[in-house]
Amino acid sequence: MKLYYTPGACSLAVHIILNELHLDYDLEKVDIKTHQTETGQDFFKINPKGAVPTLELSKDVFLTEIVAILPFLAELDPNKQMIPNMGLERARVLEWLG
Ligand SMILES: N[C@@H](CCC(=O)N[C@@H](CS)C(=O)NCC(=O)O)C(=O)O
Repeated sequence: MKLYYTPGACSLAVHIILNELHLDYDLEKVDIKTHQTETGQDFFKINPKGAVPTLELSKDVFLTEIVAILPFLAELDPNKQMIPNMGLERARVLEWLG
């Protein structure tokens, strides 16, 4: 998987969780002013919203929005119990993610 990120931006939250879960990932830096990636790709072709974080799960499969990405990653390792499974506790986590 590959994280499209910008230093100092909210993509840091995803970067932290990738590390916390000891997942293998690649990084590609995005200039969110020019919407070009460090390898010269037009970032709008990757994420039409033009925003980081964008997580490439596999070829041409992208996930966006922190509130979607973080629970998705957390559930890859349910033993870590990063996010409660249900109920108000889960809702509270999603609330502060939002
Ligand atoms: N709702 C999005 C917000 C993402 C967002 O606003 N990212 C900013 C950086 S913190 C960005 O990429 N801005 C550039 C742009 O929207 O053109 C999320 O939760 O992932």
